[in-house]
Amino acid sequence: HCVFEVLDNSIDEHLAGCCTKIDVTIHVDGSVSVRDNGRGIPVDIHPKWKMPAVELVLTNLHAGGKFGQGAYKYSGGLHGVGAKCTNALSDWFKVEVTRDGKVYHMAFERGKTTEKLSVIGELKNKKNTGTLVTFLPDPTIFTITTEFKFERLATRLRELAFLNPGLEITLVDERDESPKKETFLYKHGIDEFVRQLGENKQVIHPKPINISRQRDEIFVDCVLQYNDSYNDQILCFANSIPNPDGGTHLTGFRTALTKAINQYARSNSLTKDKDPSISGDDVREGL
Ligand code: 0RA
Repeated sequence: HCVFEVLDNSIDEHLAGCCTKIDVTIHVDGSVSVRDNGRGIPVDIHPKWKMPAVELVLTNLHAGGKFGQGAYKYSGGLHGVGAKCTNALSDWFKVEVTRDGKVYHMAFERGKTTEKLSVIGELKNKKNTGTLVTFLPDPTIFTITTEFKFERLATRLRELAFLNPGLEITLVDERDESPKKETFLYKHGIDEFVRQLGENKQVIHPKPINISRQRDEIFVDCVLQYNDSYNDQILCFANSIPNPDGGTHLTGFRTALTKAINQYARSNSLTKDKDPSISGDDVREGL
């Protein structure tokens, strides 16, 4: 979860249209790093707190996560406080920010600043920007284990790649003698996810149905496909977080699907007025 919280900030950069690639690496010493090619956490001194923004972002809970930011889509929903939590729960935590043609560095231990912001490099290509966070979980907090599981991270990264079309996410495990590497990139997002779920089934229609709408600040993407099985398999997410117990989005979808199919059947005389309605169970069979 410590990795996921750091990752969420990088996903937010992607949602803001400013990040195309995220690299997650498990190192031999048991630490993990998350690198993105986003704008880089700002380093300017905050007028009120008299501290670099990056230090506030990673230490001060009350300074808010994303000051000065307008229409953020917020993956996850912790509004940027997640990385501070990971920092507080880490034996050590380092950040490297690339922006304005410079590479900046800061370090922390158990959430406390140990190395103030400094410039550790100058870039020839001033257009390069990004953030690299590396941390080692604190074994006095995570007393059962601090060992990262490749598959657990891979599952979430694959899911995030499906949910964020065009975003390239790689996972490297340097702990093995021959490093393991997986790349997740889905140009068509959840459409590809649904196609994959249907791969070893008899699908009723080869092309999944894609529905995308926005109302006010709410964006909805829905992809559906039927196969010849009797079961339904409906996966819900909100702000990139899975909702295995459903919610109002699922309830609303089910109601709408049943209503739409019944209306279509009636108005095309596929059912007669005296026929009973097609049930929710019926319309979800094989979905
Ligand atoms: C606050 C403001 C801006 C970017 C970020 C935070 C940011 C945070 C993280 C954490 C990991 N990667 C990140 N990338 C960006 C906007 C900066 C601007 O307007 O230039």
